Amino acid sequence: MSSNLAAYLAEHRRAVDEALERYLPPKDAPPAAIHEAMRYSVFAGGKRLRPILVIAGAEAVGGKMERVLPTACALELIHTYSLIHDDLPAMDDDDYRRGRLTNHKVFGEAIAILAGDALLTLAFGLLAEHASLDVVREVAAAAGTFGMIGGQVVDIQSEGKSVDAETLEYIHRHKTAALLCASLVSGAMLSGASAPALKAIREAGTHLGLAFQIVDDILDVEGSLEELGKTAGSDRRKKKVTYPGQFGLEASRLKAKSLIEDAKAALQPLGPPAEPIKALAEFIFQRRS
Ligand code: GRG
Repeated sequence: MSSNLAAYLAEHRRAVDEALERYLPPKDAPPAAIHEAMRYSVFAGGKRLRPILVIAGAEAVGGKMERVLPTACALELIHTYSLIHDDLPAMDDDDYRRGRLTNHKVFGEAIAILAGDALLTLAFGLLAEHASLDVVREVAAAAGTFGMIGGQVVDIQSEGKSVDAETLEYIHRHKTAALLCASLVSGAMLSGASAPALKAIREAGTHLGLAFQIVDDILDVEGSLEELGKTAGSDRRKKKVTYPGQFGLEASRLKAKSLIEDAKAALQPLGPPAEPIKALAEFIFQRRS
């Protein structure tokens, strides 16, 4: 990672973490159990990729971080809710996430379900207060049954089956790419992006989101618990349909790289302000966690 990108990530992560600290109810506010559980998973680490994409989407069209910070936090809260629920025994039944025991392992299943629900609710409260109607609509679509939840449903239904390439792309596009793309698009929308700029950003966001999931699947094969903060090899154990499972590791790397190049090409018309998104695209390809 270049030192420029490392500094960019560190600076933006700090701003996002400070804002999240303000927006989450204090740990001891009654009923304390739920607020502690929400904070446990939000502040467990995590790359803060979605909120940073919101900010990068804004900056790519001349917007300012301060204006989009609540929306950036909302995207991170929705992402964290999805991780908590995905780890539950009824779904992936995972013990580790972000380098810690999963939420239900610490707080029990009932509180973990409610913590996820509460993070989602808090996110839409933040959007209602600080974003615009078109952003609320964008994020709701990306998180809902025609987005992330839809992708999760087909992912679960496909476990142990052999699916065609179209179904695999459906899962990736909806389960993962939709929220990553909505992050970039929301930042740009809130910053008054023109229709052509928004179209370019949406295209880049989809490519980048698809690449992210392929890399995630590669890391599940190649990574370790220490690197990933979660148990590696879980896709294979759970008979998940994955790009490496279907096409092999080398083809997966090539596909991810070509999606990253497509994302960068889509951003060309936006010029230098879109450079941070291109650097983030490279980061998505090269990441080890
Ligand atoms: C439960 C509604 C519902 C949806 C679950 C997002 C998701 C759908 C499941 C999470 C499991 C998973 C491995 C999804 C694929 C990619 C993904 C979202 C990985 C985790 O994102 P990172 O790497 O995580 O950005 P950090 O911890 O860095 O924020």
